[in-house]
Amino acid sequence: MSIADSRSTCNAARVRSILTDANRSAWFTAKMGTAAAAPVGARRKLKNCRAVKKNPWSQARIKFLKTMQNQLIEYDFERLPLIDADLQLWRQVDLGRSYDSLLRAIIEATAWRQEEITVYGKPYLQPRLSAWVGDLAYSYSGIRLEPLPWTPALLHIKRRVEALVEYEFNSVLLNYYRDQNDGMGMHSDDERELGPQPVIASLSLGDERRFLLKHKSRKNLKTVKLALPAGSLLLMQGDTQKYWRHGINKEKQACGPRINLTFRSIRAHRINPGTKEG
Ligand SMILES: O=C(O)CCC(=O)C(=O)O
Ligand SMILES: [Mn+2]
Repeated sequence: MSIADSRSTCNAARVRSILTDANRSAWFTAKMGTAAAAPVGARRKLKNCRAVKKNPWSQARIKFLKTMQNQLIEYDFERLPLIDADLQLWRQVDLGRSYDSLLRAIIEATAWRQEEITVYGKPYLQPRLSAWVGDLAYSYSGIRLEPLPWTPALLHIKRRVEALVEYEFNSVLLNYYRDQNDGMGMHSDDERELGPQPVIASLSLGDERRFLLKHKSRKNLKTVKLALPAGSLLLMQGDTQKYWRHGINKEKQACGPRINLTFRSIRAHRINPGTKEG
């Protein structure tokens, strides 16, 4: 049953009347059908609507409406209308703790590294610090990252993010942009360990920075600029990595620290798959 189907059973007007201004827009988003794409869990919750007693103001019904109200806040994401991409943006997610305290906890508890990369044969230090947390090692741009253990703050955020996007992750790449002179070049996250259509959930803390997206082959498309403030969650999936590059430019204006966590699910792979010696 879709949200639209359940609307009459739920009596939308009554639901709206008990929603506060802050989450009315979330209800509206759901009601307008974008929730056709809402996670299965949301639809299952709404299905329970049928089980609610006939009396519109019975305790059971009020309890249900309150639960739904809380749920709807979490579905307040937008699908970004980019061709050849599947992007969802939550502008502000509830992490159950202040963004600042999480930012500080992560900065302090992480063994940051500044990795060296080789560009056209010349070695450079990456203009940011990074760390890799999970069970398996990860390689990109000729760098091999050995995994660090999960910390309480990272596990806490991982669980929140997983509940929102309804996907499980086994690792996270942490990037620490210390100030305006740190950034990340345009790239796609298309390593073999991520699979053909990777699901990557990118959570930002600290100062807002601009996330750039550029289509790989449609040169007539302008670069998309997306502000990623503290608490925003960007979900990249489907063909996004196949057709688009993304990155974070250095800024001219002064910026404070920012951390970005990209939750990923990587799998082990055989070295030289499919090749048989002798
Ligand atoms: O900092 C960001 O928002 C982007 C991070 C990113 O693209 C990555 O870790 O691969
Ligand atoms: Mn990336």
